[in-house]
Amino acid sequence: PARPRPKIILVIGGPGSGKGTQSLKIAERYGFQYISVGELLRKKIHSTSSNRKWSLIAKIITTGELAPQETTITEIKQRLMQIPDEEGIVIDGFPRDVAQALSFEDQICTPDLVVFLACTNQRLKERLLKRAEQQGRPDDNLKATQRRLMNFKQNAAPLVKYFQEKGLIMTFDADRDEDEVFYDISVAVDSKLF
Ligand code: UP5
Ligand code: MG
Repeated sequence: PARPRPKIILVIGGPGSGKGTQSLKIAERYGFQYISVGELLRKKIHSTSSNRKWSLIAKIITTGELAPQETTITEIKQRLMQIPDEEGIVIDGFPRDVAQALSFEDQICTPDLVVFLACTNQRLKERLLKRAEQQGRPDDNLKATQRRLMNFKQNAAPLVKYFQEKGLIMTFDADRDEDEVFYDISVAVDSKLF
């Protein structure tokens, strides 16, 4: 581990499961720093226009596939360096698979808690569709959405199992209203981290 971290929460779940929504609530309630890994990558793409590596990554993300692991971890590390040691952190949308989980632990640290937002496929689709109408992220088109859902389906079970074996994960029924979901998360965070 690069440096000691008092509290770090990872929030995982399918596309549209509410990772961004719930992570922001956690950050607000506990005064944690919020890092959205998807946002980190999207911002980097916007700020580095004519760069071969990042235009390739832009293409990857637009089709709904995962960015290269080492690039992603490098971006996370750089962001973490800007945060004072004593501050808690909530990371939205990472890791996406077991390999990423392993290299996060290896290169950064072991998280204190992994929040898994479990949602039915039907709900995920509904929410993404609705958001696509309102905002229109480049990867909110039908094809990319299907890809994102498929990748999630493929990677989720082993990833959840990995964190389960380490006793780090808690699963929440994220089909419910966002305040109901957050209530349960806050009870879990209160008892696990404080
Ligand atoms: N909403 C939220 N909660 C609700 C609730 N309980 N009831 C009703 N509505 C609810 O929520 C989605 C929508 O649903 C919103 O409109 C919200 O208001 C509503 P949101 O909180 O945005 O869900 P979230 O899980 O954050 O969905 P998002 O689409 O952001 O998930 P993705 O996993 O697809 O997106 P992310 O930004 O994490 O990643 C995007 C891409 O980046 C990936 O596909 C990948 O290409 C790349 N990436 C990597 O390669 N590596 C990484 O480590 C991370 C990202
Ligand atoms: Mg999000």
